[in-house]
Amino acid sequence: MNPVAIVTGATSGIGKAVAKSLAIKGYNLIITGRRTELLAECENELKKENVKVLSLPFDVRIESDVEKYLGNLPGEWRNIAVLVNNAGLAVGLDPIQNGVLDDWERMIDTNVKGLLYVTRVVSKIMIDNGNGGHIINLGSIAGKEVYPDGNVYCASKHAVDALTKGMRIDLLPYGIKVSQICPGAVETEFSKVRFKGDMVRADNVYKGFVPLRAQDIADAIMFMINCPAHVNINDMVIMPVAQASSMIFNKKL
Ligand code: NDP
Ligand code: 8X3
Repeated sequence: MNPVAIVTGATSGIGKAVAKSLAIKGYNLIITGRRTELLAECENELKKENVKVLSLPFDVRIESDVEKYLGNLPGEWRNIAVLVNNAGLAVGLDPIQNGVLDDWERMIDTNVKGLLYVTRVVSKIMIDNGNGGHIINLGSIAGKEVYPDGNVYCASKHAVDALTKGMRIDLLPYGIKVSQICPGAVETEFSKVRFKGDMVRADNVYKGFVPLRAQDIADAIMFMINCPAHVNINDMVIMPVAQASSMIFNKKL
């Protein structure tokens, strides 16, 4: 029986690239996301690698849906070896005094609470299976540093940093590996979402330097997954060569 990997937020960007890399390695895939058409496209693409794919179109913010879809997986899909907690987003970039409450709720509900809901259900399945497992959380350079107007997004990724450490301790007795990957600027739909569809602002983020590609992060995650059984990569910070910190870039504009 092929091992199963779950990737949340596989409809674009990093999640989509990770799902493809896992399929190439022979994992059967459970993929999630809210945009059902993109999820179906992703499923078709992954099936070209001759693996089984289960598409689950839920919003990680809705705990009852997380439980409904992941808590009732059919038998063969419970053989979960890998969970990539990737679904996440930044919404807005405003100083704290002008913060948009709905933006704050979306970031905290997705990046922190959604990740928790998914992990709670999946870690129980891993424990029941008794075969260990590997959970990889998408943190960010924003979970290591704070930058102007990044307040709540940075806080949500600092929470991921802390939760990764907490999960590693709690899941230690069960041989479940817990890792975090913290990228700098990766060119995906991230900035389009952050700037609410303003493509001029979004494209500007990646001008004048070579950003990371989603596949760069997928390759790093595959390195984590392919380590020997006794090795865990706790944390990996990965940046474009032209980016030294959240705010310091070597841009040639
Ligand atoms: P994208 O916007 O390209 O992808 C985000 C994915 O998350 C989509 O598949 C989206 O699916 C999914 N998602 C968002 N909200 C929800 C939700 N409520 N329920 C279910 N799925 C959701 O961005 P990236 O690929 O760049 O981002 C992936 C992760 O990487 C995020 O956690 C992000 O914070 C992190 N990251 C990104 C960096 C970057 O520079 N791009 C740098 C550091 C970290 P759908 O919309 O279909 O639901
Ligand atoms: C995404 C990278 O620097 O825009 O997490 O916060 S950053």
